[in-house]
Amino acid sequence: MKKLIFALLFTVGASSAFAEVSITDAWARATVPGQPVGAIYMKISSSTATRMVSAETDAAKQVQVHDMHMHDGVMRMREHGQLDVTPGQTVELAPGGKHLMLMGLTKPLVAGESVTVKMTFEDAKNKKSTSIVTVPIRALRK
Ligand SMILES: [Cu+2]
Repeated sequence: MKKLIFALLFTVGASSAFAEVSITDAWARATVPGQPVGAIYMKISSSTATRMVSAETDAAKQVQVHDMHMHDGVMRMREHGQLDVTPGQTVELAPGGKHLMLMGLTKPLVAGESVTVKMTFEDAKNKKSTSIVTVPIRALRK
């Protein structure tokens, strides 16, 4: 399994001057006490080609990009690495598909509360921008 490399350097202010990346419909699924992981879903679009290179949150030790896939009739997920965003296309993170996986939750995700995720994007010219996303937590659906 590949390890996500977390970029520690951010170009402060780059994202606010040129709001290229748009993130909508973000939500996280509530977890039960003791559950070690959680999932976040959202839609991402961008006016220029970009790539999400890292994400972090206070709510978990690590954030990974995962993808669900069927293997021998069993739904599994695997680490997807980076997320490419192509202009004119919306990258949809949704149940049953790609998602941001919160690895090592620091506390349960409670419906009605929210988590804040800092996502770092890098464009073709290696220019980084940061999006701070407030993600509301929704109840578990049976
Ligand atoms: Cu996952």
